[in-house]
Amino acid sequence: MSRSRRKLPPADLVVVANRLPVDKVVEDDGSVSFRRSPGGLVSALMPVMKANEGAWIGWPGGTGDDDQLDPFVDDGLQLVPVSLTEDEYAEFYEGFSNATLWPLYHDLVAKPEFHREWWESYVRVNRRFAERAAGVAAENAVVWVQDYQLQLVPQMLRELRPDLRIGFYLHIPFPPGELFSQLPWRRQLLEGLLGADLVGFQRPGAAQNFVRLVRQRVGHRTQRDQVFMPDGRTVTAKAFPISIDVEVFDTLARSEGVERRAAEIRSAVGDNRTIFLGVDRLDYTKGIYARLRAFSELVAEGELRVEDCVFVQVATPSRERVEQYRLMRDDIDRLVGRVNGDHALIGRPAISYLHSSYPQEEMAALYRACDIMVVTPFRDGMNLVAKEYVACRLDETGSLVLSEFAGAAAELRQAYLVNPYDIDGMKAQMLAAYHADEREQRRRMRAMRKTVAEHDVARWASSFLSALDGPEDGVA
Ligand code: GDG
Repeated sequence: MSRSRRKLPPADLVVVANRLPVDKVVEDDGSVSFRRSPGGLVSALMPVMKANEGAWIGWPGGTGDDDQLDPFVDDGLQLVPVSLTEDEYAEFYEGFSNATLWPLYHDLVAKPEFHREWWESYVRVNRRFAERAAGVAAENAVVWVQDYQLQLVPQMLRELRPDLRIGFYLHIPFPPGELFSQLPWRRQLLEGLLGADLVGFQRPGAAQNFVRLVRQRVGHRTQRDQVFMPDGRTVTAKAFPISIDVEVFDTLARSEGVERRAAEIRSAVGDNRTIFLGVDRLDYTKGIYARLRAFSELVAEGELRVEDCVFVQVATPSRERVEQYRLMRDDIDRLVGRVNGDHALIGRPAISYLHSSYPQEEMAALYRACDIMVVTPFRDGMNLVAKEYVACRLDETGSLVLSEFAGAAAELRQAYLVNPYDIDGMKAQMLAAYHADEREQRRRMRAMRKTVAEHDVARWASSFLSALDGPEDGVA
């Protein structure tokens, strides 16, 4: 990667996210280098960042008390690292972000833990991000803060730099008042977000939850999607459903390597077997256990036969030190072991379970190889996997079984929609997808492909930035 250290110019567009779009790599000799980690957000923002003297502030991964790393330029983008200590990683990231806010914002799928020292760490780390942003933003710059780890940054930043235009985007759901109100620091979080001029959500219902809570808990006057602040500012809360870089997935899926790999996967599982596929971070919100149980009941009841089908479940390791994640992993391990013990044949598992992460090419090959994609979160802000699958179905066949509690269900109406709490309902929809003929598959897939093609991530980024009245140049 091209990297240079120098005094960097003030940035006109600043993205503040928990993670930098690179991973910190410590070599054997102790030297530090960075590897670009691709993602939809980065590719969506790259053109606009480059056209506007952009800077990206985030944690580079790894911990260490010593290294407040210098900003550097990577491939035309200013990267500004914010370091976390070991304790902050445990309290701010694993603790308050992922064991308090994450379950609370996902309908209490797991029980959130409230610890005052985690909150203090969250405040401290948010302040560090806000100070970094205040230090690199040019006069009147646009700053776009991302996600639940940084909800206090808008207010902290506004206090430091009232000249800035500040946007905030929440990638996960925003819960109804009955749930949010459990949080001992509910008012501080609402006030944190109100530092922004525009607060973006995945779904209109989330924006409404936020505005209602602001009215009830903070007491500001509101009207539809607007909050009127005592200092005369107006804060707008609106939905901007996120998407994927469709072209990247389309190109990948068309590549010779992916086509070859998809054929290899098919022949490895048995060419005539129907492949059900799940791809998720190993997270309790994703409903992995329930979907595997639904599938295994269909096998036990003889509705599906292992000679004819297999469930391939990719579960990418995630937040492995958080207790709830460890417990869930054990549950799934046990279920997969039992189902395969009861139903597999030699060389023919009922469930092929892969606890691993893969390059994007392998994901595209899996999307191409499978017949039925099963996405059944109990609650999900959007769910990009569902959209990636659709974007990779070049031949317009294949079916999608999708939870109605994923944000994506609002757009992908032609999926087989399911309530993931209803095992029998899931079984019925998985069977309907299994028995759908090619004509029916095409009817549904064509419509979904059109929707995804028309709403890609570049459009998401430009509609947010134009609503924030920021720079748009360079966004396709
Ligand atoms: C949050 C919200 C919202 C997964 N395993 C591998 C891999 N992935 C990629 C997928 C997809 C992404 O990770 C996961 O995105 P999701 O949207 O499915 O879910 P979250 O991680 O929970 O994301 C979610 C999203 O933010 C964006 O706003 O949609 O609701 O929870 O892109 O492909 N990629 C590779 N190897 C893997 O093993 N290369």
